[in-house]
Amino acid sequence: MTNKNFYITTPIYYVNGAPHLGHAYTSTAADVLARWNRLEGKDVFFLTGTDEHGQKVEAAARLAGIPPQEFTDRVSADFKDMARVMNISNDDFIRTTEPRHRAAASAIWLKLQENGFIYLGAYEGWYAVRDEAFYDEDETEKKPDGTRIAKSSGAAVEWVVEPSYFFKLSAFQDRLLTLYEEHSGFIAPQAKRNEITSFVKSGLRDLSVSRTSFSWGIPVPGDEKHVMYVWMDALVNYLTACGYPDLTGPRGKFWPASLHLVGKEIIRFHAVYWPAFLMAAGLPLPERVFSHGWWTVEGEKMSKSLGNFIDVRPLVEEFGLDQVRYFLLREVPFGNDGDFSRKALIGRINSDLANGLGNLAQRTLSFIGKNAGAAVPPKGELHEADHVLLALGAELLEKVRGAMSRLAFHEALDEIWRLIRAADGYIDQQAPWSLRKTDTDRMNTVLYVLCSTLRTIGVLLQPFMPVLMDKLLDYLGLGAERGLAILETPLAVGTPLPTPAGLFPRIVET
Ligand code: ME8
Repeated sequence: MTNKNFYITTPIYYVNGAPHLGHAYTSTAADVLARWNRLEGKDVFFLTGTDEHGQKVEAAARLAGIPPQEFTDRVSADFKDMARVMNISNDDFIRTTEPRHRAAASAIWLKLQENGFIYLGAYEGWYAVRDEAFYDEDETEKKPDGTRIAKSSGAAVEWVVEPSYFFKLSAFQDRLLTLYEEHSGFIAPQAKRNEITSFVKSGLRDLSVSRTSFSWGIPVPGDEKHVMYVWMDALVNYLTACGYPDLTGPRGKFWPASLHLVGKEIIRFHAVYWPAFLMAAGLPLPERVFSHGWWTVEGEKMSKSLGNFIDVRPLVEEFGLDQVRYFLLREVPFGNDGDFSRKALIGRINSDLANGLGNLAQRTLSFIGKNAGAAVPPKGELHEADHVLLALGAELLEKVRGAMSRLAFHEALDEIWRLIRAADGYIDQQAPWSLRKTDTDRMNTVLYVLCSTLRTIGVLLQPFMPVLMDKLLDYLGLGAERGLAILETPLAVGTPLPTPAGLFPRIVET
């Protein structure tokens, strides 16, 4: 990547229900990437927010017995709170009910109309309110009780007949296929690229982009009986935040986005409809859309009927923020589905964090505090074992960088843990506690090598565990400069070190 700007987005979440583990997952993954790119010295713009219009949200407000605006204000605030609790470093939080968004959505509509890609017709077909999606008949199936559902999601569909504006999606089939072919990284992972390619190859119908049977939406400019289809409204949020229709302002430079991070169920909207809208408006396309997998909870799908939605906030309270963030990104290869269980969370915390990194840091730092003058120890002549460990550390940055560019968070962490295990082996083998009595110069060199290794680990782990790695770097006596570039400079010998405290308490299962 040569571009200095890095613009990353999460989906904007529907405010029909409270935030849960799935939302926290996407936001945390995006946060790790935003923080990583800041460490790389990039100019980062990180956007998240809430999707507040449409039939589903309107129905939820009605059920709650509150006017939709008041309802969305309340739920959107809850999503903001979740982002705060998860330490999400978003630069902006967009709400689709904001005037700036209404202006952007209306502007793009007019642009599409002016360019000849919108026409008035009538929609007759299946619609799933839960998915806010139109389905062809062959994408649905009849259940034994006579009701019909969307095959892909299981959401109930209803037959809709209403006047509607259409977007000429069919005109973009070839251009989309060319995009996927020429820009092979546009859709990731690869399996999704194949799925979307064959969907587009099978033929695209024009897309209904307005509704008339309810009113909770952005009015269609010039024909206010219609509200814009919620996906047309929602996707535009990524442009709104850059200042659209005026992209000459301070945020304008961030368009096109570097990465839209989404769950696998909404890849079609992002990899088919969205680039088609942008092409129709004559705007540049995002560089990449990456879709990740879905979490189940203790083996079950999260659902209203099971009442098993996990709110991450009590988990953070119980197990610690960085512990939960680490677990989410370590447990499941990014892109795959995964299962959340308390047992797995506790297992990871105890084995990787308390016994792994925490123990290594505590052993080294408290030993220096007690036996090496509570300062970065002087380095003497290096032995073979020192060179081996330092070389592993020096190679790590490139490995982690490679994994991060592929969004392979688990691989990045795995590489870092390889170094942690090597450092553990090194400390056992070098036994500084014995050297204390026989050779303090050698002891100091060993401790220096360990501090240097811990610094590499701490710096690289900052995006994943920002609070605790900040602490670790404090314990190592680092100044304010904590970007990746710091790894090129040797540790300053003699820097006084504060008394360390344990970073990761062991969880005792009750
Ligand atoms: O789709 N596992 O909003 P949404 C992993 N408003 N991720 C999950 C998840 C799970 N079980 N459940 C939800 C919408 N997510 C639209 C988006 S964007 C222009 C509009 C995450 O509230 C995942 O990122 O249904 C998924 O794509 C998103 O939440 C869906 O959130």
